[in-house]
Amino acid sequence: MGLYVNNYVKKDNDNIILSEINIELTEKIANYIFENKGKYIDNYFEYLYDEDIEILLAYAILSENPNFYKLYPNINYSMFGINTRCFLEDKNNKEIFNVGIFEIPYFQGNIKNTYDVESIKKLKETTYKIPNPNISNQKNIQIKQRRDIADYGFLQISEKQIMIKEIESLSYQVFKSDNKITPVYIGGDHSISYPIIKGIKQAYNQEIIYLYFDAHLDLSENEFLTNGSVVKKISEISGVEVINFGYRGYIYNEEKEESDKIIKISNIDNLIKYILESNKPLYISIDVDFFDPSYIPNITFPVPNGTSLLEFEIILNKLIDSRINIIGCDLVEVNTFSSNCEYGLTNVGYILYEICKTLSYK
Ligand SMILES: [Mn+2]
Repeated sequence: MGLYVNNYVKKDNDNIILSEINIELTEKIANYIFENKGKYIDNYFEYLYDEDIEILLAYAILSENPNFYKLYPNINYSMFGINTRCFLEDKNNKEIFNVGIFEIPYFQGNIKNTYDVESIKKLKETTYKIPNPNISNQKNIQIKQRRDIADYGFLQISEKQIMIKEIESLSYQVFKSDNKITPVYIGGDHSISYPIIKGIKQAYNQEIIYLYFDAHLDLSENEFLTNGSVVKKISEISGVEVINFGYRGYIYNEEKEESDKIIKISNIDNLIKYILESNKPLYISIDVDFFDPSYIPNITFPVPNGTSLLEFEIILNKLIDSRINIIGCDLVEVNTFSSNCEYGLTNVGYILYEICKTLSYK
């Protein structure tokens, strides 16, 4: 079996550099790696010993899957001002047991094509009004936090297809790693869920549930991956069961047939019962249009009569009390093109706070 060399390795003398990682190798190996970046190699045994391969695999310089790993740690500018960490360093550390925030500013799946690439940055600015979740408690909950929440940085915005590959590659690395980082991906539009789920499925064979809190079903037939077709595409990945919670938008004609095929639940106790009985790991996707637009106007497709922040808190608490195995989460569709409303972003900041805190009790 061959291996893929990371697309983004750089070389400095005999050092191979990827993001914050800098590995000193022999001239022969460094040259070989650099000359083959982005390629599939299957004759590497003439160049690399098993120990070399182990190290290079550990730092995502080599990978069993196409490797587009490109995550930059946030230096001094993290969500809530929490600790910033380098994922490639934490990746092999079995002692690490974090909730990890990853910023994915991919907006190119927005079907309306009206988005603000600065949306995550603006959200981050409002999180400075909120206490650091590592050193504060949620209201009504007195349990001491057991896991650290860390900021693992951001993907740089680049070309659409490349970014999709990078997201998939990152998700694969997160789930393939030796530690137990529970990722919280911040979008971006809803289409980031698709490469994330593909990455998870590459990393392990188990069946999973994709639960999405969303005002819409996102089941449109579309040749391209968009925020309107993302769940349709996810439902086609084998071993993924799709559940919608709380849709209230009108179902588009083209979604009708697909809509009958997926499970839609609108009662939290029924949802928990269903997930517990199925006994599958749970991935949660939260489209912020699930909430009422009066709380969060900074979204692309507002629909009235949404959920309140209080109801959501209750849902989260019930999910965590039920001891369901939550393997990861995304929070998507914050779009400041639609509105720069500051309290809307602050509300999203508090939702992110609740999610990170809740996952940290695991
Ligand atoms: Mn959506």
